[in-house]
Amino acid sequence: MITLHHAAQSRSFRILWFLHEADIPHRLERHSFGGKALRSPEFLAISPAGRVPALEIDGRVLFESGAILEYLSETRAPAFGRAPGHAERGDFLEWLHYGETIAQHLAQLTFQQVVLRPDQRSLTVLKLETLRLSRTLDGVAKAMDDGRENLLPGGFSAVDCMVGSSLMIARRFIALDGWPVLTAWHDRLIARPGYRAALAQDGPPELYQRDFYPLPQA
Ligand SMILES: N[C@@H](CCC(=O)N[C@@H](CS)C(=O)NCC(=O)O)C(=O)O
Repeated sequence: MITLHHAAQSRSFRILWFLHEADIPHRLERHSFGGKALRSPEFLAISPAGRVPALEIDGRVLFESGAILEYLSETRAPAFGRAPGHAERGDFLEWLHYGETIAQHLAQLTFQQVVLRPDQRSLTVLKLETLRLSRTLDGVAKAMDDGRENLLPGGFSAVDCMVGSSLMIARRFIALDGWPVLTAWHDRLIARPGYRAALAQDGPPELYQRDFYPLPQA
C-alpha cells in the first residue's frame, strides 16, 4: 500500500488530489507543523529536510512533490502524465516545476501572514511577494488565454494538481478577479470529484484559519 506523508493545506495536497484523480489506493500518515515531529530522526530518515509530502512507494521513499507526481503518472496513471516523446512533454515538465515558482511566494506570504506575529511582519516583503506572486499567476493566465480547459491542451494531467493546488492557496492572498481565465479554471478544478474527495480527506486546518489574508495597512 502506498503511504502519503501528509499535512493538511500543504504541498502534500498536490499528491493527495492526484491519488484521488487517478483512483490509486493509499493510506495517509498525518503530520502537524506544530511541535518538532517533522524534525525527529525518524521523519528526517524519510524526508531529509523534514518536509511533506513524502511518499512510501515501491519499496522506497520519494520526496519532492514534482518528482512524486512525475513518478506516479509514469508508473500508475500514464493518461495523467506526458511520457518522453509526447508532444506535450516539454510543457508538462515546465508546469510541473512552475508549481514551485508559484509556491516560493506562497511560502513567504504564509510565513509573514500566518507564522509571524503582527509586529514581526514586514510590509515591504508582503507587498513585494504579493506582486511577485501576481507575476507568476500572469504566466499561467497567459498560457490559458487560448481557451483551453486544462493547463495542458491535451487534457487533465498531473500539472493541474501541481499548479492548481498553488492557485488554491494563492487566492488566500490575491483575489483572482483580475484573471477571468484563472477564476474559470479554479471553478472547474474545485468541481472535480477527485478534488472534492481529496479535500474531504485533507484534515483539519494546519496553516490557514481564514479564506483571505489582506495586506495589512501601513
Ligand atoms: N519543494 C518541496 C517543498 C516541500 C515543503 O517545503 N513542504 C512544506 C509544506 S508546504 C513543509 O513541509 N514545511 C515544513 C517545514 O518547513 O518545516 C516539494 O515540492 O515537495
